[in-house]
Amino acid sequence: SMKILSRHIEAEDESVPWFPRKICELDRFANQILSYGSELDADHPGFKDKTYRVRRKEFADIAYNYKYGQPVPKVTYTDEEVKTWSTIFGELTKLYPTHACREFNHIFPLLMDNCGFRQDNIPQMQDVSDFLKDCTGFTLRPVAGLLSSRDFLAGLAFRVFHSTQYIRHHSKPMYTPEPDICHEFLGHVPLLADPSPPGSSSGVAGGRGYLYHCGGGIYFTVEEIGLASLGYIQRLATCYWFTIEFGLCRQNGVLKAYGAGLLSSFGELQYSLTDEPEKRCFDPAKTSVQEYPITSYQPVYYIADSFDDAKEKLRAFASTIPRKFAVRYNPYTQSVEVLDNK
Ligand code: TIH
Ligand code: FE2
Repeated sequence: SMKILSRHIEAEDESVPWFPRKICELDRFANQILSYGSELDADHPGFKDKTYRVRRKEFADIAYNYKYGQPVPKVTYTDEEVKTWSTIFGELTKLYPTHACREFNHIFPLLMDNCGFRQDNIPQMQDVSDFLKDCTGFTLRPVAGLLSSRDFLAGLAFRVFHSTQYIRHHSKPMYTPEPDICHEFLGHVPLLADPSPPGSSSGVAGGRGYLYHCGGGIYFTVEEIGLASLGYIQRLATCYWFTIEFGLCRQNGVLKAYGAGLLSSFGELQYSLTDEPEKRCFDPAKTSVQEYPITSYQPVYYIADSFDDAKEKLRAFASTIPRKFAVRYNPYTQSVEVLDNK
């Protein structure tokens, strides 16, 4: 049987790298971002736009200084930023009825009613975070730049979703290789807000039994990936990419998108459902080692039979990952407990 170890497994086993045990320890990630959000590469559409670079620095500073428990600072978006949001919101909401999965379309109106999702308004992160907290316990925290997969996925273990607050450059609304507020809010937030209806499957996770979730939806998988990631990163990050970011599913025999990277790009959302890209069945053993481009439309997508099917397959795959110990999220203390495997 499993028993909870007292604390600091590192002291007993130096080969286990540090990971956050308490939700406030996510503050440490701010100091280890891979690139600061205002340092744009020369091929970035905003590289030559001084105003845009200054703006990106403001957003990066908000995130860099943010500490757990504080409200996320409110931002007054410029007219140009709101215009970019409007274009994207307008194009995407035309496509959602035919291109998005049913769970997404079910939740989207609630975001319009409850947290300021409108064509003429960029919602405030704190309002969205409060709404998510009520729905599923997820919260948002601002992030200054790119986190490592390990850190990003570890945040999910605490039901914390690291979110950008800036918007993409106005010259390229239909696709951006970086996450931005359109990607986070239009792509991720709807499914993060989805508590599956009572009576649906997956209230209690199978396998190791450390997961309990009052809802369903893909975020169940999100959380599970978060926990498992504390041991075995790369393959899980690839599964994350091909499901939560770029997943397709079949509903009533018709292909629909559920991946956030598709649901936030009106270019790729249309392309993904055409015959041009290759489509394969989601199979974590194979999907987890598939290479992929990060600055262009995907050449290959993976299709899940349903969310439940994707979750089951991921769970089964995660259980094959070798690890020195198991972990469990304790929602009462918002901490990750380490379980002895013996
Ligand atoms: N390509 C997406 C968009 O244009 O909205 C953004 C991202 C998806 C995955 C990573 S960044
Ligand atoms: Fe994303």
